[in-house]
Amino acid sequence: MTSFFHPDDIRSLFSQAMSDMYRTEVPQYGTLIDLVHDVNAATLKADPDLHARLKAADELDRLDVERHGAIRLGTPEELSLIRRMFAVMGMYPVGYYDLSVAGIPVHSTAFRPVEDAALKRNPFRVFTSLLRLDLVEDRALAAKAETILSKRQIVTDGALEMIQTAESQGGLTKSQAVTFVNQALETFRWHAEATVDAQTYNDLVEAHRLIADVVSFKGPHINHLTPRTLDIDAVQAEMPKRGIDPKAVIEGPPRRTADILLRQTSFKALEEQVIFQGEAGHHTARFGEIEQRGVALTPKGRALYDTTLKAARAEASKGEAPYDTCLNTAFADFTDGHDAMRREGLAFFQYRAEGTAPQADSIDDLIASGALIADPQVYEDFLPVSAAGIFQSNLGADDHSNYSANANQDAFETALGAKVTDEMALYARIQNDSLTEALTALGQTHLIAKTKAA
Ligand code: OOG
Ligand code: NI
Repeated sequence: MTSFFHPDDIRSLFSQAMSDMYRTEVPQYGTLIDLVHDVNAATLKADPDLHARLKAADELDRLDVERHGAIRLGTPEELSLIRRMFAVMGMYPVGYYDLSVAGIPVHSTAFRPVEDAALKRNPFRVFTSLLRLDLVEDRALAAKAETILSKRQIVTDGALEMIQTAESQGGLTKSQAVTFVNQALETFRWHAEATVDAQTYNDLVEAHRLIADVVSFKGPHINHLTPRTLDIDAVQAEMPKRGIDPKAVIEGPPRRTADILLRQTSFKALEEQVIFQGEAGHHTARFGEIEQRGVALTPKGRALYDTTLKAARAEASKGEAPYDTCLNTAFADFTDGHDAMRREGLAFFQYRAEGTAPQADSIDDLIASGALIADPQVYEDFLPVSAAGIFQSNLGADDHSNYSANANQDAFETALGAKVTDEMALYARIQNDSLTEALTALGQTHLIAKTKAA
């Protein structure tokens, strides 16, 4: 019997290979990785409680390797092929993001591991967008773009062969996995030779800079690779000192005692020299980004986040107070602290047992006794409003098209050839399963029924 190389190991190989490739393609990425490494080490040193908590929750190991990337695809066939490629690495489509609301003609999902053990091993994720030519007003241009896209093949023959092998065998051997990773990498590489002439490129830019980025090249070059920091404010402040110029505003929630969801900032990385069928030109495609991840919110917590953010943005748009002030003011009412958020059902936790406890009356009592520990679950996904801000900052603020909200999850899933998983269900399952296991270990099964997460 053949033994297969574990998908988690394939994913780790791949994310490392991708990081190495991006470091040579975009030198500022290397600077950023070093900066994040320094800030994370300093943060852990200055906060022994945080260090102890992350270690106990088995979260320290993943931190140094943790990255997300982003790609933009042109056709339904490309999306379904990429789904099969990521499945070999144990990454599955989670969540649906409609970016048309923000004037960006794409809809997206995140390919990521879904099992708790896989996430702890290496949570590598790729924010994957599919171009929506149906939203392009100039139908002749949309048709031309479709024709151009229909001619490209974004996955090498070697990668396709390994995907098929993995599907028919049920996995890859170690040497097949190495071949697969080397071949898969080619899909995401930058190509300076455009597939279109300068005139076509300019027409596409005219319709939307993003359309030009997707249609003019041989494949879906990885457009950023983002490390996770424990202190985004410190990184943001330090970036200019290392020659990096971040966007003005950090997307997402404000700084809090207990971080929630996701805070992100980005910077323009490169103006690329491009050859448009013999003619020299340039294009901006790749950028840098950093993020800080906090606890995942329940549907109740998320609804509160969405309305609070909306209020902050409405206030900021009046132009009377700086954005940061409006954000902090709006979020002042949002319960802070892990335990308080847990009691109010605002955030998702993962439970574990420590020691033993006499028969208890409630989960809260067990937690107070120290026998039951509630670790905050890391938010593993993305935020549509933040993603829109990231797209806009690197596409150029002048690039504004007004598409109206036009979610079409059915069309996306048809293109994908699969359903996307609901992220809330994943967090709820980890919470419920861990609680059942911990209560069973503590001999407190009478508390299980009372406490199922919604
Ligand atoms: C993706 C932008 C979204 C994030 O972290 O929210 C994103 C893109 O520009 O293709 O990466
Ligand atoms: Ni990103």
